Amino acid sequence: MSSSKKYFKKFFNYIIPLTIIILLIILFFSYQNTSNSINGDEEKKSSWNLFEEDNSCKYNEGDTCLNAPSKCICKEDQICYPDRTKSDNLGCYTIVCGDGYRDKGETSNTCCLDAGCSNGLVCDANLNKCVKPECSFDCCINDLQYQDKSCPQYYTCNSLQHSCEPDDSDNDAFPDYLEIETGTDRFNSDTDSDSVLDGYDNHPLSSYLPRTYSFDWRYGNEWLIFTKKFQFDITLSEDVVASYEKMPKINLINRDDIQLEEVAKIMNELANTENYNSADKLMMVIAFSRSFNYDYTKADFSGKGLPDWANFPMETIVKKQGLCADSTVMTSALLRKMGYNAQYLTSIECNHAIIGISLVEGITLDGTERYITKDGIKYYYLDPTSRDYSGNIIYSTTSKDDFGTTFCQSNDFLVREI
Ligand SMILES: [Ca+2]
Ligand SMILES: [Ca+2]
Ligand SMILES: [Ca+2]
Ligand SMILES: [Ca+2]
Repeated sequence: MSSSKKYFKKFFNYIIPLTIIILLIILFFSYQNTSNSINGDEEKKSSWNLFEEDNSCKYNEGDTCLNAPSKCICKEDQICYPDRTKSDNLGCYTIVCGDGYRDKGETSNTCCLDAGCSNGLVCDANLNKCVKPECSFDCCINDLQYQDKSCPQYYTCNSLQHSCEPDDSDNDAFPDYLEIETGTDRFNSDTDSDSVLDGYDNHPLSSYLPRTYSFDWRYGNEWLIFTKKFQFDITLSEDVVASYEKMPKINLINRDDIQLEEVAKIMNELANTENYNSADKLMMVIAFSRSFNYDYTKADFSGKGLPDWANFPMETIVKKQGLCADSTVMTSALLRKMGYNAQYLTSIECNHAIIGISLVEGITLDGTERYITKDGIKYYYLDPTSRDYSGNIIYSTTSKDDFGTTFCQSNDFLVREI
């Protein structure tokens, strides 16, 4: 065999197959690389899209608006509420009217479907608006029992509130149905005639446990030893005394009060016995009021407004203590029942109450007094709590010093009707 033939044979036997194998290997790896490269691009694109969808939240797995609030910020119309159905993967929930939840910003005006309605209105689901309910038979739609029929006996339908409300024929704060249960007269506001309305009477069928209350105080001279000691007793039923805690604190000064009228009568009689003029009689009553103690249990009245915390006049008398407002309510009511023209004056600036009294026979003035004018009448300042607010003076004389004396420096007292 020639050397060229040997060479060709070697070429076909080894070189070509080897070349083919090498080419196949190159092709294989080249395919592998291409395949990897395509997958890698897809992964990269996927995570890039995630950030693109929510630029504000570069979160890790498990992050939500609740546990990673700095990373995952909900959009403006969303709230963070991961537990709620239909919250997105960050836990943000897009507020929707009509989803059954009352969310931020949803009111009866903007979304009654979720926020509901008030004042007896109902939500019209089609209009998403609060409308008056349609009453097929009567208007007591809030009383589920009586939706389609009249209110029961001794109740009347309140068409504004859409509810059945108990009747109170004699307006004594005791509903008719309770009067019938209790045996009181539903057409007589004070069944046992003890001056306490049935609704405020602990024993509305009988006057209960009369108690005697005694009072003494001094008045008449600058010198204590020359003062006159005054004394009287009154008897009140326990029901009367208990009613002061139960009645609404309204019309404190001008209310009908037979017990206070009795005290006024006693005061007039005591002054007449001494032949007092109107000024001395007035100051005798002021001395009576000044003999009471300051009620430290009521001193913290912050947050409460008159007349919610004020006593009824007889309540102050029975307790023999009160705040300046209580003494002022009591004396202005008592003096009015005795024929004086007295006003309740109050100053927000110095947080004090005093009476204003129009002049009567026996009071002399020197022009330094302080007063307030109402309807052309001058009401002179007179402090029924104490003469100098130190609280130690238990008597007084008819002295011009009393008129205009109050620890308040300001002249900002105003007349109030309570
Ligand atoms: Ca009644
Ligand atoms: Ca009654
Ligand atoms: Ca009664
Ligand atoms: Ca009674």
